[in-house]
Amino acid sequence: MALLNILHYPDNKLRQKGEKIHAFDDNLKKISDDMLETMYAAKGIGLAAVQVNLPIRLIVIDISESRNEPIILVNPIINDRKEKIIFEEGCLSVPGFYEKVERYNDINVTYNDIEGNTINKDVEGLLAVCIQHEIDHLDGKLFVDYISNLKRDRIAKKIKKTLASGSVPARKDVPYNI
Ligand code: QAP
Ligand code: CO
Repeated sequence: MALLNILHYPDNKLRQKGEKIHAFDDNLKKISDDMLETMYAAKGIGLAAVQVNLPIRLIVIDISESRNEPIILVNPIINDRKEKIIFEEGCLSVPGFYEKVERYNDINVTYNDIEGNTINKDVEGLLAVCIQHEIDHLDGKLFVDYISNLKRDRIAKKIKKTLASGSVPARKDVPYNI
């Protein structure tokens, strides 16, 4: 088990697109375990592989209060979206900032589980919003891309300043076979 380094906006590596995953092996299990550990340590509800500099289509989520209901989504695809909503979102890659974003409250999603089984589900509410936010990461997109340029640039400046002050400890990158 290892904690991974989370990239922070405006790091260009967050613009990488995740590649489709074909190998459902022990390496993939290790990556998803480390991503879950990293997400729990950072008190997040969702983390995409691109956020830890792994350009593959892998997401981990846990929206439970008890923090013991992990969901791993490999190669997720949204087939259907219904009922627009406005949701105030944050992101582990944009620490300390929260903005309203338009999303869908009801989606139908297809993904592979960690064993490679194909799952299709109707999902709603927070989990549906979280899946939309995380799939955006796999396409190099961030929630700040939906807000005004002025707000986005202010956020980038403030995060750069905070990181330059050394208040967030840097972690070593962990190598994987991807
Ligand atoms: C994405 O976000 C999300 O600023 C997951 O200081 C957010 O886990 C989906 C976090 C909202 C749906 C709704 C953010 C932790 C965690 C911070 C997160 C922070 C500490 C964000
Ligand atoms: Co995020």
